Amino acid sequence: MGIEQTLVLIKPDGLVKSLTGNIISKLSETELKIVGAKIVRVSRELAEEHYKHLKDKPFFEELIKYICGEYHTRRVLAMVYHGDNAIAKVRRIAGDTNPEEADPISIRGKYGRITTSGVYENVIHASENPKEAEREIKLWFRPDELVERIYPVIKKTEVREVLIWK
Ligand code: DAT
Ligand code: MG
Repeated sequence: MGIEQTLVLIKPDGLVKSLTGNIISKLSETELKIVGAKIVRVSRELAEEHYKHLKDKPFFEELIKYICGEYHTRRVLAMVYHGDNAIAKVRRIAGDTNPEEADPISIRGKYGRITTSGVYENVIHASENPKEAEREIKLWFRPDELVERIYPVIKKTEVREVLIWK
């Protein structure tokens, strides 16, 4: 409780089905602030790190393929929502993990499905608790990609090659 932040991913099925607008509108009911947003091409490495706590589950391989966009498009929309009780507010509007058991007016209830091969295409990810939110936000975003300093930072000098406009 209190001021929190949470990672939201609109998964590849959400993008392919043009649901981003509907999902963001629905999330605006929370009155939380978006403090970061970007389209990400999800590598297998990022997907496996994100879902590492599910590594032993029978559905892990299919879940990784789904989030990497093998069935839809190779991208997700990653966002950080910030504000009072952000984690529970977003989880409630997202709905239960299983889209067929989710409240029909939740995002997953409205737009999710289970494929015939058993993949939960539940269109959205939302962090479960503050510890996971911190781990996930730090995995998906660099500090300078967020408009608020939600976690402490340090300065580091590094030499790396970057692309700039020609
Ligand atoms: P949540 O996304 O609600 O936090 P989770 O962290 O337990 O749920 O699981 C992560 C994702 O894995 C979930 O969004 C969909 C998939 N998943 C979970 N349980 C599953 C199951 N029994 N069969 C197929 N996919 C499942
Ligand atoms: Mg989870």
